[in-house]
Amino acid sequence: MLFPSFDAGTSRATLLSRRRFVQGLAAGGAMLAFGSRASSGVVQAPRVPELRGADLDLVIGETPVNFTGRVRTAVTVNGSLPAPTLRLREGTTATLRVRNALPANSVHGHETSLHWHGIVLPANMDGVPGLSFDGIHRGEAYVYRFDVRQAGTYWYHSHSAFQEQAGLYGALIIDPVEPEPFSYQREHVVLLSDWTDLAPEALFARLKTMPGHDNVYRRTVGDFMRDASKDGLRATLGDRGMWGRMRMTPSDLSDVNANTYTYLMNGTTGPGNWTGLFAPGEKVRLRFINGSSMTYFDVRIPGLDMTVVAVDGQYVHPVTVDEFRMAAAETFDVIVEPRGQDAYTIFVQDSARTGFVSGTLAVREGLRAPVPALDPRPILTMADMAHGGHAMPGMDHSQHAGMAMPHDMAGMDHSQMAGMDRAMPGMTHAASSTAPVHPASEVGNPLVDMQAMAPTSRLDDPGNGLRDNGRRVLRYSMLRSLFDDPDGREPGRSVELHLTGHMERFAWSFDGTKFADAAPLQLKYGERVRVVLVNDTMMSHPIHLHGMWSDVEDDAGAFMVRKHTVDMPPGSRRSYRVRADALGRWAYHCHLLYHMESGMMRTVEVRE
Ligand SMILES: [Cu+2]
Repeated sequence: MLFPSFDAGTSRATLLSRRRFVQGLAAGGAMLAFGSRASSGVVQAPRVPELRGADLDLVIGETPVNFTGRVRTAVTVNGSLPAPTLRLREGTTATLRVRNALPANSVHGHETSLHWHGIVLPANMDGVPGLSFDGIHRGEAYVYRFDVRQAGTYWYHSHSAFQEQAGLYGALIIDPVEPEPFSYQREHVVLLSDWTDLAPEALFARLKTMPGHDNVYRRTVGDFMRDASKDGLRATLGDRGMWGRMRMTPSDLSDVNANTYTYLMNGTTGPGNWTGLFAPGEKVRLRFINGSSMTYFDVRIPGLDMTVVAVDGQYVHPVTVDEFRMAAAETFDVIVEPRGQDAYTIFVQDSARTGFVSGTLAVREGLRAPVPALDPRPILTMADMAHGGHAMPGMDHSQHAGMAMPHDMAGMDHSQMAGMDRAMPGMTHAASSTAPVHPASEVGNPLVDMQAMAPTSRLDDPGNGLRDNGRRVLRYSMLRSLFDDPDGREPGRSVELHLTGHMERFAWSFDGTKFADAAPLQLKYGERVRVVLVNDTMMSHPIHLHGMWSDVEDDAGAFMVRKHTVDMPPGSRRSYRVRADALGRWAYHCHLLYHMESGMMRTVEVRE
């Protein structure tokens, strides 16, 4: 077995000889944004500290940072953003002492918490205030203690208020007991996140009052003429007409994007150029973690094949791609073999193509490779979500998913509906064969502005902005766990939930009922249940169930891949199996922070 190394010149043996290894802890505060000057004179991105061992102390407090030229206050662990990388070992018992040292006047609240994302543990160790425990109050500490029964790439973050947006996230790496099914000589964590100078509460308030703030791109007359000459005037008019009535612009792809955010790679901006070292010929394992609050990232390394070997911490059959999309909270482990060049750019653009962060893989610090331009801004067409029927020429029928239709009880008058019918002839009968049954709670609900009419799994769809881009793009359909269905039983029953929302109100919910008004979802201890999700909205939502795995099924209903966070593209219908083997109350929610906060969350209660 080959041992990964973490840093040039530091052997694993050296690391293991120390009960607790702290690296670069001093690199905090305003230094975070600009890096530090090494003796060579080369500006180095700050290293994220690493804590290893079975017994760790974490102190949550405020730290000044500067990512944009302005000093702001972040919420940090041991003074670091991102929080230190925690290195645990499968088969041990982890003890994590977390102390709340937030100042008395903190804008980030008086209570804090840490949630260990994707980790199977007792409910009172899961770290969700109000469900798992009471939270950690100012000046107090909470001792998390749990048996580590899994391995892989995970992360941890606050589950209190908006602290995750303010910097409270870090990598959680668990070394396995058994040898891994692939080899590598070196590894790097690549933790991606989105930073804003706004107070997160102020950003949330802005989303409520101006949900379209960041979507400043309006299509022009020139765009229109181009579309009309390409697709025909009738199709263009139909498509535009639909969008007008839905009060969205065709570029409405993300609620918050680079118009607000500065994207970070391991706590470093693009100009800071986080650099991971390699020696030519080495296999390098990159542990990508999307620790952002609201961002879907598309990742590629021009010139390098990436072989995906694990997803959400769990091994998959290796699949080699040029690019992959990361929903918030997902993790991807890839192996690359850099050789022939001294430097490669890790290029990470947001899915709406409003910005990017880049870093470098290089044989030494201070090198750079060319940074690609952003891809063209994708245009959301009706076909995107959407079965366009038979009268929409020029649409790519292979990408059709469920048509998201404005809900007729949600502020649409009937003259508009009539216009809709004219714009989309054939829609009704095209959808009739697979028309889903929507929950009664969606009907006449002011929090629901859309319903999917013919949702499909879209497992084979690379996603908006990634189709036919000339690169091999990872799709969920390519993901196969390296193991068989770990439970083996057919689900005894199905639970169907619809992801619902109202764009203009920035209201998000399950089945049209927001968290505050919803009863817990009850599971019986030990049962195997099929969860069916239908996305009735035009946004993507990464859905995360705490405490239990989500075993995603293929279109035939067979086990495909084990995940902790399941991406749900607009108008999609996906299912997964859950073994209710964890007693207690668990959070179940969209991992877009402001969607969760606005109500796209449920309690799942597992009882005997
Ligand atoms: Cu969401």
